[in-house]
Amino acid sequence: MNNVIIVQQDITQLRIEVIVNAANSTLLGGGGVDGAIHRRAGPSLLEACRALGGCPAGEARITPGFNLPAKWIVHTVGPVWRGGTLGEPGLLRACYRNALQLAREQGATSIAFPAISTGVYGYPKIAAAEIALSEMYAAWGFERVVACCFSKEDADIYRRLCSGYAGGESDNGMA
Ligand code: AR6
Repeated sequence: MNNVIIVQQDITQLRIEVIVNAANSTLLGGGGVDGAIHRRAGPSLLEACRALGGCPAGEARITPGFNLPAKWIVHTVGPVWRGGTLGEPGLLRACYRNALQLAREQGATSIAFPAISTGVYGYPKIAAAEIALSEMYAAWGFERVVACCFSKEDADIYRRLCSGYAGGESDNGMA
């Protein structure tokens, strides 16, 4: 089982090989973490995203990090929460799995995730964190898997849930 690190930070500032973006299916930018990533990465990111031609919910695409400290950005499209009976949990799980798979194919050994779908897309935070953590703990081939929470509320949810995993959260002094 993997070690998962929880930090409360702006994901665009992390010095890590891959950061994950919670994008929309156009991949052409938006608000929230997507907006922050595009602002910090610079206009070349929009050009690279345009060339990808969009991405359906649950899937992932990769671009360079451009002006970010991260080398790569994996863009994934979370489900919009519509009550939970329209396949949202499976789609959210697929986001984490597909992002991890793309990062692995790139040879990366460190990756950071925001809390996909829990902002504008309205996925309930605790239910989303349960899925996120189960996939992060199950990930193989990584030295560092980081849950990057923006708010203290999110970090508290992740920390509470983490104590349910063997060994709990690891501390490598990143935060
Ligand atoms: N670093 C880390 N996490 C952040 C940051 C940041 N700089 N900024 C926000 N978050 P959201 P979604 C957290 O709304 O729900 C966009 O417009 C935020 O607190 O960014 O998947 C896209 O273009 C929340 O916990 O993504 C889509 O249209 C989490 O990131 C839509 O929003 C996700 O919130 C996607 O919605």
